[in-house]
Amino acid sequence: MSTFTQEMLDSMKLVEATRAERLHKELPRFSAEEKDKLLKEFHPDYSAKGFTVLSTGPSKGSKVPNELAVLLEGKSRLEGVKVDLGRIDYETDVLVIGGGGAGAAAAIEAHNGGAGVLVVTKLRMGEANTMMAEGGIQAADKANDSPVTHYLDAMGGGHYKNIPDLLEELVENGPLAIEWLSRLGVLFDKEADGTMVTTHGGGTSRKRMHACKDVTGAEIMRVLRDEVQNLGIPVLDYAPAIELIKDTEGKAAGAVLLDLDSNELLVVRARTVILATGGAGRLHYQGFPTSNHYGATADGLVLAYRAGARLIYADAIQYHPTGVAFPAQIYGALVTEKVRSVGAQLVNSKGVAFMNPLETRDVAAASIIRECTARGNGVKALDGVALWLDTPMIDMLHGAGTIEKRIPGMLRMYQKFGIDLRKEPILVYPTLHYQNGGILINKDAETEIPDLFVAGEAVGGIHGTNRLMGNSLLDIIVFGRIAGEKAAARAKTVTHGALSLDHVAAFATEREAAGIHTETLSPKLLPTYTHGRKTR
Ligand code: MEZ
Repeated sequence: MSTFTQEMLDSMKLVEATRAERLHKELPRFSAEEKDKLLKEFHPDYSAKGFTVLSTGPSKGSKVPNELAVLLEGKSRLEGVKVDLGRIDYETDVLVIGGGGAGAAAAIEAHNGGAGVLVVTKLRMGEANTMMAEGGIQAADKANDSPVTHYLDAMGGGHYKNIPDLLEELVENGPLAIEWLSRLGVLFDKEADGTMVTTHGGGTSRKRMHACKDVTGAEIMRVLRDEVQNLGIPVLDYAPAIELIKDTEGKAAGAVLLDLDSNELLVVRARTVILATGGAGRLHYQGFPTSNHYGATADGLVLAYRAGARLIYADAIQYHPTGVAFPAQIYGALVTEKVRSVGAQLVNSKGVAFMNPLETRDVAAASIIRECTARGNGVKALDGVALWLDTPMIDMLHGAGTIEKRIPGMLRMYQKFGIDLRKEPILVYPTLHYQNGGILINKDAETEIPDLFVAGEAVGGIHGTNRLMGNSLLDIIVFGRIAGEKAAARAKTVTHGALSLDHVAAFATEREAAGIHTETLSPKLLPTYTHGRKTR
């Protein structure tokens, strides 16, 4: 059970006192100028201390988070190790690295395209950020909406930095993605007449968020994992890729895996490779807690970078505005944006609703940080400060039972710790949620390395420098399917030279020449927790 402090209880009274007056009040949006200023002054992406400029590799000269730079310019786990590339442990047409939503979608479509597929995953199939996604998946499939409108919303949210071809592919395929998932068995929320229930997310001009209550990612992953199993696609658990294998012509041709049970190296030869290794939350950039799953350590970025693929917007990180700030047992966990979509306001320690709750995520996070720091309007919570998310408003606005029906996962999560969000507001602060940037691909999901495809959170460019809610569950499906289809088709015609790991030695030579002498092994694979919440 958690106990609110006296300061929290006093501040909660102020929130309650202003609730009736705030209930039907439309809160103004920030102007473009206000947003720019807010981001520059308070968003962690603008912190000079949080970033390093890369001195080596294909994106040399680019700025990336310090914790990621150490890994990108780190030491391969194969440096000084003799790997016998003549001893092939597994051979397949398409190798899918990663067992989350993007990897599963890619594996299904590669299989449907007639290819032999092998999925390898660091933990177990489904232990991924997809599973943790709560609020919904965007798709413009209502009569008042269109992919063009979806495109404009995402471009605006992404600061017009989104790669146009990739974004076009995303939004055009949105309605198809919902149909595909529905056919496979995903149980989206529907009205009595069968129409999909859709809501707004931050930065959307139409209600296009399709959801399965507030456990949308878990429901999607349940269905995709079943489908992979039903199709008989082999999955190798606890076998992370630690290096890509190329051929002597520079094409992707497999991977070296580390069997986490036996500690043995395994060699996989493949005709094409799909990286779907997900995000980086467990690197805890700038000391932030995270909403991410245990294995989110940017492995795919390291592998692809060392093999010669460029990164894009790797300095653009998403801090979800509403991470749990109290109680300690769920510190950093996600409080879905849907809580705000269905009516909860962000309220400061004095009971003042200081912003429109559906600003885009980067702006909302910066505004919360400003309120808590520069303006001194936060509530002390654990080791930091936090603000209220006024959840009782939801049932007051839409009728008793709305919270139970629309966000039952949130209700249960807090009930476990003695907090009833139907009756009392909750304390939130930004949590590290998503990497907006990643590996550069084209609209066929292929990187600059021939026969290397990428899908899911490891990709950069689709969302510009700030993703809108629900566009990630969409991109794992859209680009997962594209990667699977294209990789399977390529596997039918590709020919390879001899297998090679020369790029690993070449990267080490370049790194040493740049004056970086490091013993940090990468990819990191698993976070190292020392005390509390941080990782080294
Ligand atoms: O797209 C997301 O990140 C998402 C749906 C998160 C959430 O707030 O639920």
